[in-house]
Amino acid sequence: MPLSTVSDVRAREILDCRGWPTVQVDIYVDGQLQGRADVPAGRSTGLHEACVLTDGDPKRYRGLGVRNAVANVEGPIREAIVGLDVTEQRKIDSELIKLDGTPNKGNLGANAILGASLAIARAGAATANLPLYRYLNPFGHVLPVPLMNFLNGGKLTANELEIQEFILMPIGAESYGHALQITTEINEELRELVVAKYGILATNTGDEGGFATPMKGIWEPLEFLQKAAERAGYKIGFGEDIVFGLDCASSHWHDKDAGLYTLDGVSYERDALIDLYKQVAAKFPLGSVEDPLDEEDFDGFAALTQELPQTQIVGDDLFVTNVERLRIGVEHKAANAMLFKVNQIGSLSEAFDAAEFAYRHGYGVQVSERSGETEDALISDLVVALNGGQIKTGMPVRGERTAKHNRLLQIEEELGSTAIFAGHHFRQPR
Ligand code: 2PG
Ligand code: MG
Repeated sequence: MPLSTVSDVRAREILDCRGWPTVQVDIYVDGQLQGRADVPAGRSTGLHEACVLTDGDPKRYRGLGVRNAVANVEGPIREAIVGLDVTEQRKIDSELIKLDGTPNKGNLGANAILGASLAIARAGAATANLPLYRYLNPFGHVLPVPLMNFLNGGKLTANELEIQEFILMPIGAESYGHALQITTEINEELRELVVAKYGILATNTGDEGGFATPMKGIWEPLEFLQKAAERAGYKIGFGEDIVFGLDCASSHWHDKDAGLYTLDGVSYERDALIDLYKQVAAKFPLGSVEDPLDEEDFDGFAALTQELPQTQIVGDDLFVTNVERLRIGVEHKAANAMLFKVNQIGSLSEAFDAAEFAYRHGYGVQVSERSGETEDALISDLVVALNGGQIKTGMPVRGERTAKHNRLLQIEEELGSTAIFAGHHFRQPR
């Protein structure tokens, strides 16, 4: 028996940062715990995401318990993978996909399968005695630009902003550590500006750590960010220190029947909304825009991608880290980057396949948190393994967000002089 054979699989129900149950999986090799991973969860989810199996028992966690998913890990998943070699990630992932037998992992639950898949990767790294990023790719050396969502809205915040994330990207930083320093300095300026206009309560934070202010629409948040960056002494513009970013999460404020997007009381048809984004990009250097249009509107994404050549257009709910959705996107020339969220598809191999497909077609890959995270920092290793060049993992305010930033600082230190900060090349750092 090779020294990397799975000897046992355990799982449990734990809590994410919202206090909602999620799955944690342990992989044992030769009787020793070698890999543990937590499964994240979204709130502003896309229609086409893989299935999160919840118990539906209203007497526990309002139906959100995951005891059935845990039982699936300790039952059929355990049975399928005990005796397999932890370093055979793809083989194990395909066994689990086959075992589930549905296109959206609705049988065993994507939360059950992903937990096992990620914990297997960790166990593989441990048996190879390597950090995860290096185990997954010995050539991984690019530290990502963090997309920092200073002001939160949408489904992730109790305020009236439709747009979910107002972002600054410190593309002119020299290193990941420097990028964190820049954004934290700007955040303190922003805090003062917000308090001066809206009072101290407006600096409470949303799910991903950005301030949950009573601002409205699209212009005011951007103006605040501009002012805060300038007050902190940073220059805004392509080729400078900072550019802007947005996650519009627009499917959530799009009325599919009427075909209208309503932003701050004004309704826009698709072309009018594209026009609005053009006006925004003319005033604020827009490095990246995620989900600017509805998750089914490949043509709209294509039109906007043409209209804003300087701006990266990212598909999140549009692609859901799924090769088949991405293939449609490539055919339409819709967007030019994919958001990478492992739990949207439900196994590490499939998520890597989607990233590879994206790279092959000239698309960027932005690794992303979910709004429901734990203190597990696995995505930090993933972004370096992918040489992705960009990560969205929230403001550094609470443990589930700082875990990721701090892990990237460790990786940057470990890589030493071989580390490269993606900076201005975040779209194509490789
Ligand atoms: C998003 C994410 C994370 P959620 O829309 O990009 O920022 O939110 O995890 O709720 O889907
Ligand atoms: Mg999104």
